[in-house]
Amino acid sequence: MLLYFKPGACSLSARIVLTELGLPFESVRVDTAAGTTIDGADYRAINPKGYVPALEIEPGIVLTENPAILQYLADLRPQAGLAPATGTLDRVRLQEWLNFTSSELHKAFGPWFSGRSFEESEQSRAEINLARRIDDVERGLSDGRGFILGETFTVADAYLFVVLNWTGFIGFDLARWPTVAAYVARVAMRPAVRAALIAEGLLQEEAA
Ligand SMILES: N[C@@H](CCC(=O)N[C@@H](CS)C(=O)NCC(=O)O)C(=O)O
Repeated sequence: MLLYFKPGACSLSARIVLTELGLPFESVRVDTAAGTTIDGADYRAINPKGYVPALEIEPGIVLTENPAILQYLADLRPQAGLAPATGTLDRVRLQEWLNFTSSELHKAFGPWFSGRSFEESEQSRAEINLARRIDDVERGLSDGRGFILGETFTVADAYLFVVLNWTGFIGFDLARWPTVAAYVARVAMRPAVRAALIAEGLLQEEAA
């Protein structure tokens, strides 16, 4: 399998899951602004949408959309328990969190990653919106569960972790959400997560 990625972007969650599952894969860095891969290939010929992640599962067969990719990977090794079985209520709960992470939390970071500067009023609106979405995660974890679906790490945690970790990139302090902050720190300690962060140059080897 071939993962098309940008360091630290949402594609990092697919790398975490591939690593958790011990699946063999290679990865190709993408410059989404230029629309090319690191070796100069036309990325739009691979994923016409232009964004990462994309996962080539066999020559010429490319999956896009993070929630779909993550569930595809989890289902390759169901015994690893990274997604509840299809057709169960727990699987729908997983999809609920994946969709929330994609369409609400992830998108709440859009104003910071748009590449243009912020008006002060726009920034405060964006901060209020992001805070509201982090409140939702805090509420989801408020019964003391270790991970977002309960006591087991799932692909929803991989995606949620990657997105919450962006608060560090934009200087948005998680201190107001102690449960979320502890959750991010806990997920960051997982060997597969550390390995994925190192692979994308986001963590030094000696800190692992
Ligand atoms: N709906 C897509 C969204 C993917 C997305 O927003 N990718 C970002 C990185 S996290 C991206 O590649 N943006 C284009 C860019 O950064 O230039 C998915 O869930 O996979």
